[in-house]
Amino acid sequence: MAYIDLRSDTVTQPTPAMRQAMAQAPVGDDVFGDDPSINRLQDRVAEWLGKEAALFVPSGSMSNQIGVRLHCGPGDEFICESGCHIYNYEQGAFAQLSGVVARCVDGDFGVLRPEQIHGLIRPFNDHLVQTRLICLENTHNRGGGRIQPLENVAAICQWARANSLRTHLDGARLFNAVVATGVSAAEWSHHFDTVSVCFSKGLGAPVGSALAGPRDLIQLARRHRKLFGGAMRQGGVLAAAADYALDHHVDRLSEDHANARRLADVIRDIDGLALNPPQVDTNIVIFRLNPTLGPAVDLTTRLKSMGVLMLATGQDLIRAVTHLDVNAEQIDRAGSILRAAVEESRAGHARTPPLETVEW
Ligand code: TLP
Repeated sequence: MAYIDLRSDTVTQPTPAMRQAMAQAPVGDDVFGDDPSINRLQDRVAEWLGKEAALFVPSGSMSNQIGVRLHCGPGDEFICESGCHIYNYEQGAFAQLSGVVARCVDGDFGVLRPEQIHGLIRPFNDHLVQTRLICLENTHNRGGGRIQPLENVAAICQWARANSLRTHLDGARLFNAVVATGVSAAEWSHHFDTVSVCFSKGLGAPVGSALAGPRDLIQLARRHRKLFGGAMRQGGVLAAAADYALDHHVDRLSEDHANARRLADVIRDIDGLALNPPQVDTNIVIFRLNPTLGPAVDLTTRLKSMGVLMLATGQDLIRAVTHLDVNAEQIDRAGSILRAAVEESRAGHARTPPLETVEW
């Protein structure tokens, strides 16, 4: 069955034109710094983000973990929002790889208010870890693609700087925020010491992320990338896809946002579903199920049998993400199927496949 796959914006296929760009990319051994396509991408990303330098890495997780390691060592702590990807979905790599602990603060769908973090810096004391870093995520995945208010970002980072803390942005979906707000990537980024961006989410490249920051830190990041096993050789074929995406797939993110709102309009209208958060800022739609409809995985299983893939991200939460490979017509179809699936659940129709727990 050809599914309408809304599990993530990571599921996109490289377009024929992107594959063409990959096939034609000049390459070299990047461990020697010899890959022209990677070097070009790194320079472009640094420029886009208004930073001195950038480093191409295989994944957003690695980019974040290198970022954490640049700013923190064993026995250090970073402050982050409780639902963020670095804390929840990277296997606690900051602890496993770098001996760092996290201090989580509950946000409002991923958004922290500056005053929530005031007073959280640990005093210098033999008993205590040392607070070194604040990490923010924009857009916020678990917050339903929520855009951080720019004034919060500015105030939090200003406060961090005044208190000698470093700042890192998980900008896996920063370009979604750029397109939705009209605020440039450089404007979002200049508040942070380091910024991670992903090419394999909404931008539709098959692989790759980049970490940008001051030249000396990015030099050090190169060492950490090698340590984490992320130094690639002729990775230019991948960088070329990212480069292509920067040229051709940024502005079109507005289509994904329009499609997400289109789907949200249907969900708003289905009895027993509630958008969570109620507004859709970008390309992620998260909704809560009324308990009478059964667990979220039951509904995603039913949806799958009807040709639509979504993710159960909690007992009663489902996530749908729009992307390059779904158009408005498919979104309409997905909406109708969702409506029908909910009606079947309400009617208590038997579901065939076995129950799992939360999928993600
Ligand atoms: N998010 C993926 C999964 O890991 C859950 C998804 O489908 O949304 N930061 C943020 C905000 C992310 O959403 C992700 C991936 C990452 C970092 C990690 O990127 P990768 O998957 O490249 O390691």
